[in-house]
Amino acid sequence: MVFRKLPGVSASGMGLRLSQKFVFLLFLSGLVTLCFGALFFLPDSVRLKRIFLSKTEVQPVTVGSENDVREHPKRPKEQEHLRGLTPAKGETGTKSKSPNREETEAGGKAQEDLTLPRSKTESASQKATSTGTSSDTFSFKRFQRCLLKPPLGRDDGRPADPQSNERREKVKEMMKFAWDNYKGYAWGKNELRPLTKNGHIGNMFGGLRGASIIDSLDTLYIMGLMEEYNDAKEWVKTSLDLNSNGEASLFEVNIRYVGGLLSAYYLTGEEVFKNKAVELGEKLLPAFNTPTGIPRGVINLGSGTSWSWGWASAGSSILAEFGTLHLEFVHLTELSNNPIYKEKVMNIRKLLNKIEKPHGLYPNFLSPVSGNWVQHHVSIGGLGDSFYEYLIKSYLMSDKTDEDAKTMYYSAMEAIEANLVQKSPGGLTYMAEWRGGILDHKMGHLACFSGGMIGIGADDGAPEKRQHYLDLAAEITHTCHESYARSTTKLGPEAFRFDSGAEATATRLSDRYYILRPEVIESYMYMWRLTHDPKYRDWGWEAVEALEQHCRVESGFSGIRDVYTMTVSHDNMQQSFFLSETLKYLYLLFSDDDLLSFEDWVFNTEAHPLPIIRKSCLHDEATEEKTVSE
Ligand code: DMJ
Repeated sequence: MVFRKLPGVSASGMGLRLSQKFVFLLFLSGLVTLCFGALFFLPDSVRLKRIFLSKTEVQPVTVGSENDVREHPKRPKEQEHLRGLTPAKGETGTKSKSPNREETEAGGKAQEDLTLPRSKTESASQKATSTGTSSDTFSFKRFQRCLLKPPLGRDDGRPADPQSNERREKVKEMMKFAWDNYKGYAWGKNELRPLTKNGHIGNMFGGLRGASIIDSLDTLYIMGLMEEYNDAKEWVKTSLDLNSNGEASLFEVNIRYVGGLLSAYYLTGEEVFKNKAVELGEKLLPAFNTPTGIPRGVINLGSGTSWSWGWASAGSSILAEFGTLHLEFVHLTELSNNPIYKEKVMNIRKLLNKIEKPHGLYPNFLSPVSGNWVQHHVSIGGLGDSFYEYLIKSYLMSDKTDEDAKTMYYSAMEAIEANLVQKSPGGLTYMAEWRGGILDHKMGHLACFSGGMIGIGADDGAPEKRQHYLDLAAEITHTCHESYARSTTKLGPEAFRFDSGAEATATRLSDRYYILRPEVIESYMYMWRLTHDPKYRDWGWEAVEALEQHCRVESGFSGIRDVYTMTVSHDNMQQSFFLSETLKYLYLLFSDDDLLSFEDWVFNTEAHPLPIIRKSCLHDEATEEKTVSE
């Protein structure tokens, strides 16, 4: 560096003054750094951190507007590399009578140190969480204070009338039976094979194990099966290994594992569930590395490589798969304080909102490369179903602030009504499938969830359509009940038709099976809560009796190959969704409405309850102060 000589000052004198100034400045800056740093070691540094750290770094995302992504202009540096650019490697207020549950809740209370453990191997998402200030870290206590009701209701949801209580106890016994057999013969595997009395692993979860355990956590907990719940929790702590290296369905891992872990956390406050959910969520991110950000259906959880299902036309992604991530991913952002999860699903939302839709309908196949529809096949059943479900549930879960989700849901409903909803000659209302304008008069068992969906969406529709939606929901649920009532076993087929004289019956041999699916019972549960018409509880009880008669075997429950024959042939599989959904919906059907009240909870598509996010309460200083002072 060259110094120009100042007039009247000798070179050595100038050098002396400069070095004095330099030393003084150095001293001054050291002092400032020390003072600033000291603030962070003061006992009440939390508030000071809040003042000094930039708001933009930690600002929570507001659910629902297109601007969500733009609300994070200054993302913390360490989170930048998580923007999908690098592949991933790798009390509740309830006063429970059950002593074991109280123990668990006390355990939850002990989690009040909100700093996540740091280890040498701490993941980037954990780092993002642990480096946030405590006001930005998710507080389970604060969350509990934002619930309107105790999650388990006044008396664990015990119904006043004896018959319902007896029925509820029966469902609990079924759960215990299914669980005990899984535990005895298939512990740690994904599903129980009840005839051969062994476990099944399959290839849906990319080498992850224990699908039935993760899917059962919340069901066991709400039923008060605490010994079983504690075994499940222990397994998650000691044996749930997320470092698998297989090919997983992004959708299935999300709805069962991420959804199951999230619910378990929100019900119990056990940090292990939250940490595992976030860790797993991070492993799913590379699936979004496509030109459009629409994820591919299959991902290798180890390498992060992803691809489309071989059977999906022209390398396309499936609407019901990439459209069924929203609820879980929004919660991953809530819990980790990492915006990336929400950004990913908001991007999907934006693309779907913008793209031209044939007759306002959403086809089932979309190219993750071009962002265009690949085929014009539309269905409210398989391949499409839970996309619509997640629109209305996103709106409800956002405390009714997610206006885009609301608009998209009701516009989709208009298009569905105009193009797919049909009345059979016998007067049954059903949802047909649409193939480029041609109707296929078939309804899948999967499509029977739509009775419940239309029911929960009725209240927020246009005032003149509310009753209409409730009526439509009741009609669809009635049709689905007919598909059960018209079979020999009183269980419904995989798909039923309304052509060639058929009315809610399967006409093809290949459509006659029942694999313990929940959708019809799910709609009974929603319709019961919305109308309190006793027929829904009666229909649920019919299903219990049929399950007991035809699906219960010596060592668990099994699907059956033909619902139209009394001498049933079993498929030797106790699906994990039987424990997660079918039995949970039955239990809720016979419980009081305040067990997992709709005022506080929405259910993901695998029946895992996720809380409504009340931003204003969760981020209200008063809620926090109250929490801190107690
Ligand atoms: C479950 O895994 C979920 O309900 C999913 O949305 C559809 N299929 C099964 C149950 O039938």
